[in-house]
Amino acid sequence: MESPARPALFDFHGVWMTCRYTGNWDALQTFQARPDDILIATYPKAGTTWVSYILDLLYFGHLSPERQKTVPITERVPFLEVTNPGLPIGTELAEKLLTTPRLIKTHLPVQFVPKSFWEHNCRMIYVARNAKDNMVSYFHFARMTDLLPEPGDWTCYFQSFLAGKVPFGSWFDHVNGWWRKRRTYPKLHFMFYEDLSEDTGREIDKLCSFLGLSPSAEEKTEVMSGVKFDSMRNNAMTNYSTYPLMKFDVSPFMRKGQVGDWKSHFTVAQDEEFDEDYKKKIDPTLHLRTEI
Ligand code: PPS
Repeated sequence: MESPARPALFDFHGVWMTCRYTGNWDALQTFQARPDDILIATYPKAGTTWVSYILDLLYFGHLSPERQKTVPITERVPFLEVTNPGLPIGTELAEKLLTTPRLIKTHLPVQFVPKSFWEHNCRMIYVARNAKDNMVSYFHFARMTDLLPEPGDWTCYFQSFLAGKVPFGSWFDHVNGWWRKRRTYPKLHFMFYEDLSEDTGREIDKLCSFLGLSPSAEEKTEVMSGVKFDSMRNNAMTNYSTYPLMKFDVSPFMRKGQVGDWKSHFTVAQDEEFDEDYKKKIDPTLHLRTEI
């Protein structure tokens, strides 16, 4: 597929967005959620695919081996707001999903989530990743796909990210917004990439308790093995190798999967500037770990 021109950023109700995520806005805002839908929400590059695949295996790992080999994660867990050129529209993919529950992915800031998800009191899972690693991962992703605006070099991207001038806006607003929502919306399970990396089994147990699932020990072992970084990197259904418009020679989708990779990117001066800004912007009750 021919690569489209990189989209421009624009201010969309106070959040920097591109037409790839706003192009279907009316249908998105009137999307009809079902009470048993599960919404997986994250800031981009915070572990969406990891948690999506955990949920997919927990619910549907027993379905046909054919499905496991032939249906990519992007079709099992549609990206609700996406409208990429030449590819299925997110809302339409979600409407056509045959699984129950439907697992749906979004990067929307909390204030943009279609209202029927709230009206139906749907379960939601938010994954947060520490801002430094999140920034590094987003930078490499922007380099490898023309679906995102040109990131510039690392120095330039560092400033854009701090200013929130990247698609889906400020990391701080996103994470703070979802974190605060959890105080008034009990059906929101908030989790951290770093916790998942530290102890995947423990985090799967917490997820199961939130979802009311009781996998057997054998099923849990299978999920744990399937969602390891190397397993997902080597699995064509989860490594995005079937998704067009990605330049894997520039950077793989499943890149490093580490906590603390930011240390190989941040200069000492950037680290100081970042920490100063972070203190001012982060919700003081929210604690993210930049190393484990
Ligand atoms: S996207 O495009 O927003 O949906 O990307 P997302 O899936 O949120 O984030 C991609 C990063 O998550 C890492 N990842 C994992 N890390 C550890 N273990 C597993 N199983 C795993 N699966 C995905 C992926 O490698 C990207 O992070 P980086 O730091 O770039 O490697």
